[in-house]
Amino acid sequence: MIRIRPWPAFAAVLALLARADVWVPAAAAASADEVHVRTSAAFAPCLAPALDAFTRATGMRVVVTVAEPDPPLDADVVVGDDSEMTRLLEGGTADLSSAFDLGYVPWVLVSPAPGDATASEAGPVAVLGGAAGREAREWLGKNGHGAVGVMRGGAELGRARRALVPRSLAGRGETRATGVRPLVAVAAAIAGSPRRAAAQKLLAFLRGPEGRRALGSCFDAAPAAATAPARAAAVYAQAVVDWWLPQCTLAHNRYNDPAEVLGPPDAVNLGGVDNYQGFMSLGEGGYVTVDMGATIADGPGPDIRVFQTTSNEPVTVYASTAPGGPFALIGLRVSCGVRTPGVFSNHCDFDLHDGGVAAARYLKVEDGEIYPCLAGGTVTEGADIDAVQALSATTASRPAPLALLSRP
Ligand SMILES: [Ca+2]
Ligand SMILES: [Ca+2]
Repeated sequence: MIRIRPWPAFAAVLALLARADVWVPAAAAASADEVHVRTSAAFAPCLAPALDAFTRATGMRVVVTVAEPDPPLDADVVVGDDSEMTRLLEGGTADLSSAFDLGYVPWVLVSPAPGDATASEAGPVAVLGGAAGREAREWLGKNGHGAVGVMRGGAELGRARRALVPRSLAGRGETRATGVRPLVAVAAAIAGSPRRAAAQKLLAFLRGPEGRRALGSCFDAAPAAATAPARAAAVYAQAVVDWWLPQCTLAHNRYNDPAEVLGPPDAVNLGGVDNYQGFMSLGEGGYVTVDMGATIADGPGPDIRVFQTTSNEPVTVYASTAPGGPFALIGLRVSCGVRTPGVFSNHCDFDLHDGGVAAARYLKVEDGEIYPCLAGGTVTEGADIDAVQALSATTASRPAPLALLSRP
């Protein structure tokens, strides 16, 4: 953990970030004229010039801790990837109404430049640890990159000769693009923060033109909106044929009604902590099986869209032509956090082709977060399912006999 107090000039910040973990003791007692920011390593280099600009514009000091945002400890503002923010936002520690996206940081693969005589000594592929690096580590495993070294510090990753890193942490060498989901930098105020006004001032600055200018090109804009194909009438889940939630989830979660996953996405936050409407929280490994009311054919690209409300909580989908199965696995623990402007819920897409399925009418949507219920402490445990949409062409079909629903 690097702690910088107060926030020095940008060049000095970069010098600190480039060193191994450093503790810089407090130079002054906490004051109303300062704001504490806790940011993931991947976003620290991007934030540095903007926080410096904030200090110059307002005279307020910014105390920065570079570490995973959860737990926030003494932070007033946290900045983390979707996957690191889930529990802070679900549990109300961070104020959902203050949260916004700063931008996206793609992952790049760094390797020694061609002709580098020392390339053979480059060592294993360094990769980010923690929740933000989970998908990157899985990608390395699937793509046969051999030995991997997991690191948490931005400086260590920047020094690695071979690395899979957020672009903001790439060191020297050749970089190339990867298929890993870009990190989404989400900023939010901590709900019980003693310096609430300062936190709001900083967030307003980062959202405004001066802040955006200072953030520069470190963050990419949102990818072109992934809109659903234009269809005469969008097809959404029409009926629930089965569902299951563990007893612990039934006892602790507030959003247990499977009917909330039917119809178009309609989830909203009604203000305040844990005050939602319009989704079903699946808890620890729970599921809901829906009848789409028509048969979805495997078309080119994705065929199914699941709307999931909080952050990028992972979702698993199985498909069948009959309500009682057999179900084929279509996608396992898929990160479900793609934004759509104007829609409160995020989404993720699934391709029937990935499960070797030509057509399906019944979809089993299962929690992929699998967070231990007893340790959860929120009332929205698990993936929060708002709606299920058919993206590919559908054909009317008679429902399969309900008798198939009976279980052994
Ligand atoms: Ca398809
Ligand atoms: Ca809904």
